[in-house]
Amino acid sequence: MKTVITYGTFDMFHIGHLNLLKRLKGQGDYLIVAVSTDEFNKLKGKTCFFSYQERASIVSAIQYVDLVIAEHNWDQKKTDIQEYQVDVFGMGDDWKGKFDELKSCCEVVYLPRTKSISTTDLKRKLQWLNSERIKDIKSALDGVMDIVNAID
Ligand code: C2G
Repeated sequence: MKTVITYGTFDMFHIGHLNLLKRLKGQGDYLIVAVSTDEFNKLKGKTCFFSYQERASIVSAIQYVDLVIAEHNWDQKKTDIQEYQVDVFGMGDDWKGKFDELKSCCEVVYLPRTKSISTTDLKRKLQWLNSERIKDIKSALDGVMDIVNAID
């Protein structure tokens, strides 16, 4: 059995995450996903939309995923690889070269990121639709309604 492992935050799960997990499962028979804990994300400078529990539940529901473990820190990868007898470590290629030291333990692959989707962009788009914008849209609609009512 060929075991694959990957690590990530997987906040606001999207098609980029799904494509990666699908392709990583294609590299072997058993896929382990280490989901970053809320505490570790603070260290990574990331604030998540969803809690670790929610993110881990979503990832574990993905058909390509066989096991979800917690990612507590940057340094657990080597012990995870040994503990789970991992054959392939894989990440999206925005991490290309960053984990090459793991080549002494297992195969290391970096797969192309899915273009034009990221959690950061999703959050930015959501922030655009904030209360101020909603107020602007409402007053514009009120103006339109005034015109419509004046015509009747
Ligand atoms: N990803 C992708 N395509 C996207 C967005 C993300 O292939 N459009 C990949 C990333 O390359 C990464 C994985 O999805 O391999 C998870 O991405 P994040 O949740 O952003 O995780 P990250 O913050 O990169 O954490 O120790 C490693 C870190 O925990 C990785």
